[in-house]
Amino acid sequence: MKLNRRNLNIALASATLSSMLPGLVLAQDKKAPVLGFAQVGAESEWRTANTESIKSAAKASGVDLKFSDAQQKQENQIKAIRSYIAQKVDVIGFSPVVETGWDTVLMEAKAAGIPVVLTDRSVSVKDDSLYVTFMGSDFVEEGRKAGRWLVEKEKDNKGPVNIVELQGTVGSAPAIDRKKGFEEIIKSDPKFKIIRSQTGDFTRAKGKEVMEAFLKAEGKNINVLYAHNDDMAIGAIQAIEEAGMKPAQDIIIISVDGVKGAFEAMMAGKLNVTVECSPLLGPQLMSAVADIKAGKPLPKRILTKEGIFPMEVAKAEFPNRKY
Ligand code: GZL
Repeated sequence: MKLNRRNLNIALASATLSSMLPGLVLAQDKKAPVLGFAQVGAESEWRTANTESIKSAAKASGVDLKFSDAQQKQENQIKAIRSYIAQKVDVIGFSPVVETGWDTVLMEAKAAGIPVVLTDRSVSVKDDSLYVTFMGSDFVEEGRKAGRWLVEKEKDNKGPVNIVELQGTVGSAPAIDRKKGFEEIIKSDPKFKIIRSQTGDFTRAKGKEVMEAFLKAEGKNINVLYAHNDDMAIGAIQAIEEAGMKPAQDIIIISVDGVKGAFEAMMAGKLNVTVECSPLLGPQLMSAVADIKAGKPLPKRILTKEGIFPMEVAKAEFPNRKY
């Protein structure tokens, strides 16, 4: 730069400013990390709590959050990821609505040099370098916990124990894995039989609708309902009551998530047990963003620890619940 009186004055002024206010200059250099997050939708109490956790953690940690809701449609999530690539965000985060169909858009993110963090659900891709880390629950273990609870509950029952199953969103990691884990445990005894299994897409409305169809087809032949999430179980409870049967008595009900609605149903004696699946991933996600910005390596898998809550402990546990 040619030094003349004007340039010299500008150089001197900025030197003075930076010597007087180093913090300000540093702050300007330390731009808030920008996270583009493509959420599945707003299909359940769990998802609402998950969104709240992400938004409040971003605010608390000074992360500049761009957020989108895909209404449970993969094409909308892909569109949102592409818009984050175009905006050159620092990190992309998302909870993949289904396991497959992500290779192309994740290769685009990699080509743009934007790291991707998976939260809640994972993807099935040929090259796992397409994402930095996957943080979330072990859904197979959640299914096993549900199965083990039922085996213990029915240990003195010679059978048959006829089970109807409300599956989560077709093709989603939680639906595939919760089914897998549950079946792994109940196959130990032939008295357990899954007589009907259909998706309720993780929503109350669909859970009720499908349970009505199960009741019409099988009626009193149903001994157990295994629902892949509490929202579908709560919808099914309405259907069971409308059919003149007693939920959690005439039909044992097992579900997953551990949301407030499940605790309220257990305290009302209408749900037997819920397997915890924590949606509170916001703080972990923001610390991953900070680590990525700082160039720190992350483990490929960050596992959330979870419990199981039968109705007998619901009242005592309820005040401790955070979602
Ligand atoms: C599980 C999450 C599932 C919840 C449902 O981590 O992906 O999606 O179990 C939610 O309630 O809709």
